[in-house]
Amino acid sequence: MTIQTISKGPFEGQKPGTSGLRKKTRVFMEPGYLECFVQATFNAIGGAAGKSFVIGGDGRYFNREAIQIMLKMAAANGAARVIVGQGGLLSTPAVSNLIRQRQTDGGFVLSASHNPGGIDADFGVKYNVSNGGPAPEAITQAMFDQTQTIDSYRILETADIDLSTCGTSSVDDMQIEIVDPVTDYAALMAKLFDFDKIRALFAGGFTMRFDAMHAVTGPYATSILEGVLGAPAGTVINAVPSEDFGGGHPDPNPVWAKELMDEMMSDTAPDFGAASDGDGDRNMIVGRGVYVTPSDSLAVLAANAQLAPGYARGLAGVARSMPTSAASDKVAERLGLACFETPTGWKFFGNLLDAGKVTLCGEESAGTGSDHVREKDGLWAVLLWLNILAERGQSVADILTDHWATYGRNYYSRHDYEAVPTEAANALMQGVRDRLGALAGTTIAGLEVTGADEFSYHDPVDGSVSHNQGLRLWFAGEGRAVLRLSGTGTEGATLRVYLEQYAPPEADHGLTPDVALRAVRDAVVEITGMQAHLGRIEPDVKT
Ligand code: VG1
Ligand code: CO
Repeated sequence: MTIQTISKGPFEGQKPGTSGLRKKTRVFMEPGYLECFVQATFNAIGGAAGKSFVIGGDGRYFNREAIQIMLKMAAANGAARVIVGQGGLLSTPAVSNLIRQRQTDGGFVLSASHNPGGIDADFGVKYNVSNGGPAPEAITQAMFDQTQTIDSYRILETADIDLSTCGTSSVDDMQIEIVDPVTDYAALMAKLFDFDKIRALFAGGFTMRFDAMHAVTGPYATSILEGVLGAPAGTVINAVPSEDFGGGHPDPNPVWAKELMDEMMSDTAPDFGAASDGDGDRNMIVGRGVYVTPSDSLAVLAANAQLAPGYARGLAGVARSMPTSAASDKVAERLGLACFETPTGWKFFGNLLDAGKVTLCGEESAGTGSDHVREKDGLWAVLLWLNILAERGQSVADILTDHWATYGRNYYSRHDYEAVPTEAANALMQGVRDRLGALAGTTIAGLEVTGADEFSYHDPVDGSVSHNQGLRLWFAGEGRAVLRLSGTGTEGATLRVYLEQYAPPEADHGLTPDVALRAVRDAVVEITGMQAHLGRIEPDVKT
């Protein structure tokens, strides 16, 4: 075993963001960079000696090389056992499941999620703890603290480990088990959903397109949808994971999944469309001719989950991230379910799930999940939709129309301003922050501001408090806007502006989001002084 001494240099002060540590691939490839993050993680959890881990990634450029480094480091740090996905592949929810099923101490997901892949694109590492969920803030803080003092890492000098065949081997005193990435995950899905019903749906001619976006869900979706559930071959497209995701962003939204969107809006659209992201934890749902916003999807799933066997006993409660629309709150209110609002990032759902306070969770960024794992889960959401469609025998459009007639519609859109100079983004945020106390009661761009604050989260389970989780503005007539800076970007700052307007059950639900949200948006443009700070008011991406 070798102890490599390093100069702290480039690594000092790196802190995991919303979802692990995310950087340009070339940064991760700098000698000692990945190594320091991994060593800092081991140090932060009290060492790796005698412990067990799961390791897998979304197959992006540098995935396999990174896994080799991590295996050699785990061995040098005295780990007892590591479970690795065959070929180095595991989706984020599959890692979460394996950590729980095999009761390991933790696991690593190698992914920058929806960010593009390649030597000139992005790479990332997420560390999950023994409940299967993302490291909570206390641990990410400890990892950060370690990076302040780290001056060496441990690595075994040995030949590369063969990841291509399933089975168990050992390196030094550490056992390495290569597992099929899909098997355990597919078994979990079969327990939650009525596979016979879904099989019958497909057998009856129901058509679907699943866009795996050249990312990790390809093998999962092919095996479960086409293999187990009998959907025709070709149902899953872009099904082979590639190192650069076919040159696109593996981000399941109408912009990046345009191929799927175009098909779903055409005359020859299948009944149902879906897509997932790089690491398989997000989902996009589309019906024939109709896009379902992630916030609406969470609400529809909450209202109908009982139709699936895994949720037949009902839900304990529903949690959503703060910027996610209040559509799921409307469902919770009517059904008498507990309802929670957390900061952005899945790690904040972990305590609520562990304590049995909620069953379903969701984020506006296309993440939905339940207490079956401790991550958001793209394919799970798709299967729950399929189970609901099979039970209700209605189209996606009819289900949405019914839903809005019952609960009202929360028009919603997120506007992203990417690669903004960090100072400009900070100045814009600070400008609003400084005025928070003075905004309520004023009328801006013709709209009355009824409240404004900066969101702090008080965890009801462990009492911890997380400050600075986004600026909130409320408007007369149940309108809302949220402003926050992304914690997953790798270039400058990304400003996210979340717009929402409620329309009660009896209102018109046929407006386009742009029209329904115009008043709120105009008010935000004025309140933020966006033109002055950013030199533009048009976002790069609207989802
Ligand atoms: C984004 C999303 C957030 C999500 C996070 C990780 O974070 O907004 O909802 O949890 O990505 O998703 P941010 O800080 O850029 O807004 V992924 O699929 O990494 O695991
Ligand atoms: Co993801």
